[in-house]
Amino acid sequence: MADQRPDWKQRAARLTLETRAFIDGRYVETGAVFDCVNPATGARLGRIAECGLPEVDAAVAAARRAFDHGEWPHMAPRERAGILKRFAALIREHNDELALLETLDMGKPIGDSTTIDAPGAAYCVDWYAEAIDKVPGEVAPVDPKLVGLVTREPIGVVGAIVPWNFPLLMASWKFAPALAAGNTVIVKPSEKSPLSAIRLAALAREAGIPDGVFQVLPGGGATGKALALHHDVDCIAFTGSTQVGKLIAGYAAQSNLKRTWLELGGKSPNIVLPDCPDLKKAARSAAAAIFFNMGEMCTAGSRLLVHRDIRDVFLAELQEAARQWAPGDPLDPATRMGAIVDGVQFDKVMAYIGLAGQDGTRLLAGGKAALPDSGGWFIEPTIIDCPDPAARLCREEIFGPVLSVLTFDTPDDAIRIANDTEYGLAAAVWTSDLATAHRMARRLRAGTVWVNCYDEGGDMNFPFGGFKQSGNGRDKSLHALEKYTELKSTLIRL
Ligand code: TXE
Repeated sequence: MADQRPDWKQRAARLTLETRAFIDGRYVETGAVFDCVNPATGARLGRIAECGLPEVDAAVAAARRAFDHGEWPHMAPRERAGILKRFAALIREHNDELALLETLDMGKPIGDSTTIDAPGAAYCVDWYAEAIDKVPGEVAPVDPKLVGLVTREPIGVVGAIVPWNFPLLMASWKFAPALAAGNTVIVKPSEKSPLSAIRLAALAREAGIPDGVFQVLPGGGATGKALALHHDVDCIAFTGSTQVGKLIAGYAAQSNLKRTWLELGGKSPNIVLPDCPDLKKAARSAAAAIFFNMGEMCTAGSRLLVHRDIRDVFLAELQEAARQWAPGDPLDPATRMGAIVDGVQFDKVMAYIGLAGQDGTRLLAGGKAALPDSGGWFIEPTIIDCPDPAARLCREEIFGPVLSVLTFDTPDDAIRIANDTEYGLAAAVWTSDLATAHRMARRLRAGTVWVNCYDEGGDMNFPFGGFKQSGNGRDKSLHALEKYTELKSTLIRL
């Protein structure tokens, strides 16, 4: 029987790319363009419309019109839900195409983009569509001469500025709850990975989302800045670096005090206690925690804290597990680790690896560029021993396949080292003791704590976001609706 598996290279060669911005219900050319490059080969994929001030103004005006005078915010939630469910179904129908765009654009393995990114976006849109007519308001227990209603209203025009590591997923975590709640949304994808968001716009229109309600403005930091400074934008939902997150907060202060929701960086600790239930499994999980998605993950388990008594055994298992993550062609379904998103990120990661040897740090595995003949940017899975938690390798977000290993002697030590960071996105603890698990989980200053696992929780029910400089607000779950709604108290004298 003939092999039925898709040949991704052939499919890639047949793809026709949409490269224009999507404003007020149609694709439009812009004056300027920027190059979109396949990080696995270095080849240019296309020239993408770059949105400047005129396009940002046009999109915001259309979004404003659609919000102030259009039907979307005033539809019965069930009706909006129906349209969003069609949108989710179309994303599912185009799963492989969207996944392929994601892989070509940012280098992640096709096995991940087909099973995680594209289906995850459809699931997210579906989830908020299903949820939105099941979130009632409140009647406040006020003086009996009054009726006190507490309701949630859409906030208005929402700008979603998203990163390149999970382009479809991060965009959907923002636009899905925002649209479900009745807002109009402008997505600003990263200049490093604009293709999937641009393609989504056509599917949104096909699903019946009205003009001006869902728009996509490709461009770089200047496009995002123009959106975040705009007086007619009511809210910016951002995922990206802590550095740019601080700028976004500043733009809001300089303009109209728009609501800002920031999901920023991390340096997440993964703590292995001596009573870890299964060292082999924990080591495999620790490798996946840092090498999945090439380490380009805000929740990456980038600091491994291992107890001195089990350190040698654990590191041997870890090195074995790391060998399973050798980089390969992202279009090969067998590949687990693909390409680094671009030359800039590659140089950043290699510069961090270059620090190995300083401050007592020592390279334990990897450390080199890989697949030099590919024309793309690949890095070996890398493990660095870091005796001193003050080393830069232990403090700064690398955003690449580089694991820093720290050693501790007591659970108190582990907590102190784990919390000694400006970030607070995620953490994990491996232990057989329930009381230890609860005690440590309580003391870890992080938005998500995993026990005896890492990166679990693909479903939408859990809020996701950070403490400290990892940001504010939460994506996913019903809590995300709080970000895209204003609370209103209506008091009626009887
Ligand atoms: O992020 P940026 P970059 C971290 C990670 C990575 C580093 C740099 O450490 O190495 O950031 O990546 C838009 N006003 N994370 O440079 O610049 C930009 O166009 C408004 C962690 O790609 O923060 C893109 O759409 N917008 C992170 C988005 O912001 C601006 C995921 C993110 O880009 C802007 C990505 C400006 N002045 C990177 N400048 C995570 N938390 O997962 C840029 N942008």
